[in-house]
Amino acid sequence: MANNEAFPDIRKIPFEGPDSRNPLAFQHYNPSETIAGKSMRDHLRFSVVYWHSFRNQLADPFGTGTALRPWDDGSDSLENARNRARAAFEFFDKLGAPYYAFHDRDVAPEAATLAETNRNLDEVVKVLKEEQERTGVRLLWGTACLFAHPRYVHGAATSCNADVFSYAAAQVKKAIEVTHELGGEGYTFWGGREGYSTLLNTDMKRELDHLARFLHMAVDYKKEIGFQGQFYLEPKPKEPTKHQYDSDAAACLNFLREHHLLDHFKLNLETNHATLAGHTMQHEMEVAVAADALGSIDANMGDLLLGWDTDQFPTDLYLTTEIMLSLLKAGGFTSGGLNFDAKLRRESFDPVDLFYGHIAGMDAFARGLKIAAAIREDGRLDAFVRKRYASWDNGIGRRIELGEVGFAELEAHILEKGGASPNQSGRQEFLENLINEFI
Ligand code: XLS
Ligand code: NI
Ligand code: NI
Repeated sequence: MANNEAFPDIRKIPFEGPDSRNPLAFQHYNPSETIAGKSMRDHLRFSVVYWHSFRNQLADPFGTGTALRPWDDGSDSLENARNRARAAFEFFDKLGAPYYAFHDRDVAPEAATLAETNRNLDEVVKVLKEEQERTGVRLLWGTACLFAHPRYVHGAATSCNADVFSYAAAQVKKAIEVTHELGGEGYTFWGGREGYSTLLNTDMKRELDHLARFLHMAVDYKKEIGFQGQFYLEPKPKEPTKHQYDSDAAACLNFLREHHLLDHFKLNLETNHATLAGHTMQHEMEVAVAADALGSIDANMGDLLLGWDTDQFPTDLYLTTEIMLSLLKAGGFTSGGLNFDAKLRRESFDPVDLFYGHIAGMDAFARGLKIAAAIREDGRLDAFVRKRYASWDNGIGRRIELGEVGFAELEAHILEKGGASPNQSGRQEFLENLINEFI
């Protein structure tokens, strides 16, 4: 495709090292370099999202899109969808991203009937398959868009309209089928409109039961067709609805546990959703890791001064370091990856900005990985935390953890000691400076 390339002036992005001044090269992401026993490629498992990078025109609530995308004629034709798919794979390949992710409606146009829409999807899936084979780029996860079409105005799996629930089920059935066909390693459920705008018209208990029923049907269907990929639930507290049921990691875990779905799902955590929920990303990571439910990460970040899901490319080294510290502690990804659910600023409208955004995110995570690995290798942070809990390693602490004692024994313990042993400083500032030593 040499003379009809989408990015004719850009060659494969090389690794050139920290001294490089080439903006179209990696300074830190060196896929084959081994860090803590594994290649950077295998630690980070980068993925590009189709929706932000190939469908988002960069509009905002006050103005139309600005993105310049010469390969896209802006039409809803199948031909345009096929061309776009080829441009997308040229991008994944030149960037060196091993994975991508998409919603059904990102890749192929919706038609008047479900049957026709499914035929459109099948046509484009042929191209995706060809391109996967040509480039070796793989599908991290697929998903269905159950939030853009007006039929989902009241939600999909939590709609008050049983036919809309059925339509959503049909759509997810097909989306799981094509994800399976493309060898996808996972499938994500993000409840874009599974929530409410006012409780005045909402039967919350009934909606939540419907959502659980929907997910159980998905699990059944997955088994029926032999799809081995991991199912993910993606928390987000609000936007587009005022309150979304999958509001944060803890709420998702509680929901999954209550409805006997926990064995079938892991979480897909997104940085900007964590901050919208009033948490840090590391908090969400630790909640998921503690429940053995960390699945995948939608890598982005928000803006301190803007209160919505700005989905910016993650460039903050403290953030990437914290994420990689938790990820390394948890033993790394299995099916998941670092999926750039990130979009360019409206002001960054050139095609080449797609490269700059992803290179920035990939280098920031490569540095986060190196820094986190060095902190773990150094051992002082870990030793500090272990020492902080030393009173639990033997004596009364050990006996509490083993369940050997109750309130009466603990009362006797304190009466005998004459009081509790003194507390030690938490040393937050000392530890923050320790982290800075590595950044
Ligand atoms: C939106 C979500 C969405 C999911 C996929 O905020 O992050 O992009 O990742 O539907
Ligand atoms: Ni996301
Ligand atoms: Ni988001």
